Amino acid sequence: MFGSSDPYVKFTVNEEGCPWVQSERRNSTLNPEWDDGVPAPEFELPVGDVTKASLKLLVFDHDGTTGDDELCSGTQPLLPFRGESDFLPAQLELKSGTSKGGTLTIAIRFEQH
Ligand SMILES: [Ca+2]
Repeated sequence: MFGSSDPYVKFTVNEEGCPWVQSERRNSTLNPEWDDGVPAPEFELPVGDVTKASLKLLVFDHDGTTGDDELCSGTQPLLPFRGESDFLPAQLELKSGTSKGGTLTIAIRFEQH
C-alpha cells in the first residue's frame, strides 16, 4: 500500500440475508479513526445463531475514477460477546490477501429484542 487511502469499512454478519452497513469515509489517511472528536458511529445488525455467527468486515479505498478497491478484511466470532450488555472492545487483525492488513479496534454489544 503506497501513499494514502480514503478508507471506509463495510460490515455484515455471515448469515443468510444479513444486510451490509457502511462507515463514513475518511479521506487521505492510512490511520483512519471514526471517533475523532465525535462519538463513534453505531451500527445494528441482526444475529440469528450466535454460536456460529461472525462479524465480517471489509475495508475499502474510495476511488472515484477506477472503482473502490478492497484493502483488507477480517472476521470476528460473536459468541464471546453473548450475554454482555456493555460494549466490549475487539481488536481485529485484518488481512490483505495473505499479508497483514493492520488492526481495527471496534466495540461490540448484544441487545436482546
Ligand atoms: Ca483513493
